[in-house]
Amino acid sequence: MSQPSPVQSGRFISFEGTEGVGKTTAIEHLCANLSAAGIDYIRTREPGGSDFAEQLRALLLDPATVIDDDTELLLMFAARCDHWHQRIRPALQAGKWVICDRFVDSTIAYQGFGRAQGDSAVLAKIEGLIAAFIPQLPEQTLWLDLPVAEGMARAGKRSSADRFEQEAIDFFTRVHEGFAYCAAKDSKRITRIDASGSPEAVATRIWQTLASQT
Ligand code: T5A
Repeated sequence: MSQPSPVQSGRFISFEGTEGVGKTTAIEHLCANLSAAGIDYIRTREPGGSDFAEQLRALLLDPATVIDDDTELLLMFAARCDHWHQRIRPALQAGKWVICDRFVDSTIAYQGFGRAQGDSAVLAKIEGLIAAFIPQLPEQTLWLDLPVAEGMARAGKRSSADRFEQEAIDFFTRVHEGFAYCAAKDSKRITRIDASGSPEAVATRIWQTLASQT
């Protein structure tokens, strides 16, 4: 089997959270800090991050796409698998930091809790896919936590909604529950970051968290 083994050199950091919590904004601040500190990094995202995965992202986020839940789950993993091989692994091997907007916890939260309402059989399927196809979890995952309605209000200022953003608030309440489930299950890897307050205040909390772990 050609599954690659874990890579140890660069730092692999993912950001997670419900819609509009401020991941993109926080990542911009972190990347500015990394550049100022002379740290070599790549910034990437899921679904997407590689050429093929970005094509899948366009399909997955298109409001016109109609697919069943299993197909959605498998496409998320197909995108992730390509992303791992094409971008994440080579960057880590080159000693770079990988700053990734969403990773496996989003699948547990969105497909496992948002879609499947925490169904243990679906969660087991997702765990199986992670074990089979993802050789390395992030060293550190920052869960930006904000009340669901506040995140949606932040995101709602945009003009158009993607296929996920069109879901009702109950869906995102379950997604939030999913992130809490992940954080409780893997408290060593996942740190909850209070995402309230100004972008600068959130950025400072994140920088201090990462600095305390080096
Ligand atoms: N998905 C993804 C799955 O279902 N399964 C999976 O396995 C994966 C990987 C991806 C979608 O795919 C789903 C989840 C998603 O629905 P995305 O682009 O990553 O889409 O997801 P979003 O969460 O929708 O990204 P957003 O851009 O909406 O949210 P962000 O990045 O968290 O928020 P950001 O930084 O763009 O900020 C939103 C707004 O708030 C303002 C910003 O200026 C912006 O206007 N803001 C603040 N305002 C006040 N105070 C702060 N501290 C602020 N920080 C940002």
